[in-house]
Amino acid sequence: MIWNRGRECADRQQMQELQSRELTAMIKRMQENVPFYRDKFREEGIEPGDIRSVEQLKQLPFTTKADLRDNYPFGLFTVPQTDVVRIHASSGTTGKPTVVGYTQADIALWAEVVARSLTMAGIHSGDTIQIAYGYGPFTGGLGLHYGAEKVGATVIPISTGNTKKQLQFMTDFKATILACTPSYAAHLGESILKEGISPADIKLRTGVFGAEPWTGEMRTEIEKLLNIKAYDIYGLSEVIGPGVSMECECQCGNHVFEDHFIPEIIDPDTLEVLPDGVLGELVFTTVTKEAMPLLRYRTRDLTRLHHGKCDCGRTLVRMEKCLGRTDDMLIIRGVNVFPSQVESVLMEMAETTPHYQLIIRRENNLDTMEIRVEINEENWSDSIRELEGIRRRIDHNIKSLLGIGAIIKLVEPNSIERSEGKAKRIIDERHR
Ligand code: DLL
Repeated sequence: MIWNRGRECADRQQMQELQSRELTAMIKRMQENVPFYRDKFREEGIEPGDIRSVEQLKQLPFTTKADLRDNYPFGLFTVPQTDVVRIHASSGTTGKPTVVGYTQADIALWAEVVARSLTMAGIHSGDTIQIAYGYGPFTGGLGLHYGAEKVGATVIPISTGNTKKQLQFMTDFKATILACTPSYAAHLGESILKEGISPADIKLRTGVFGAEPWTGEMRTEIEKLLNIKAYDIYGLSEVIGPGVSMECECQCGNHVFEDHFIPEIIDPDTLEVLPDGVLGELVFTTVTKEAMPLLRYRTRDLTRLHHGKCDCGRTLVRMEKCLGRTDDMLIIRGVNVFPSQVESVLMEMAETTPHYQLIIRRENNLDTMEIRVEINEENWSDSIRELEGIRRRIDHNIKSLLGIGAIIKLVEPNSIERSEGKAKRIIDERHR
């Protein structure tokens, strides 16, 4: 069990003192070692020595993904290459990958926060954890791996894909924990049914799912399919990887490990810091990372923060499940739409599978959205009247939630491609 009570249950003043100390030291490291930050501080008229308190964070400049690209690959590293022991990279949709480096101490910190995350979900040394996140430059596989070993669990480092082998290992090695994306978890759940594996042969108890947005309704669906309790783990490679925040057993938001990663919520347009409970863009300052600390990094993820003690005893600030990314927000006839809103409507219906796609097109200068909804085996029918009834109900529910209509297209079971990693839910045909 890796529960740092001193840190995770600290009162606000203790936490702020700690954050202030770490922030001051980080600014100094940046100033001394990275021309990018040195120039930025100079441009903004900031004397690094003046920053002594976390309350001053809001005076400091932001860092964006564009800054990472401009300094590709190693321009934001604060340590010499001899101190870097690992590099990860996430492939963006366009251009160069985003590169992150780790020192020995960063790897240890990462293992610590993932181990704390797993402990939050009640995972311990008696567990066997099947890690079906990708191993490689993506941070999911190796990130979970080191943390799972730190709690002393038995690790099955199977990586992603090869669903048959996943099921064989799961049953033969009696995995109690499954770690993968929620969309792949849903696929594994369906495959268990399809292969006719007896529920008695599946020993899973807990899922550690993240790396993509997923709704509470999707959680219920996956929990039913796999007969487990599913927990949300959040993270991004720029900050460290998985283990930036995690749900505890109360499941009332993800606790952020704010002794290492200080979160803020900003208005993405005005860049003003927003108070607790207000939806905005999540920003992180990684005060303890050595190789590539980040100052006020704009994640583009949209969520809300909540301070205050949780029933689990932790005082670490909580972030709500991410609504989505600012880049994934669609504007359909003037209305903002997030894929997660569509997902919550679809997953509440008994006839649908957890697989769907949104196709965005531009017709007569207006964006249109087609929702491809996969119907499950029990409800797929030869009767046009029955299918039309389902289609109408989806149409009605989407309209009541979003206030706009969409083109609802029902597709047959197993026709939407299954993802083994992050699901591709949006197909944008506007720029073809
Ligand atoms: O996805 C790290 C990770 C691996 C997290 C395994 C959890 C589990 P990236 O590939 O850099 O890193 O993608 C980061 O994925 O900014 C979010 O938009 C999204 N994301 C990650 N976790 C969640 C989550 C990994 N629990 C980007 N809920 C982030 C919603 C998530 N979105």
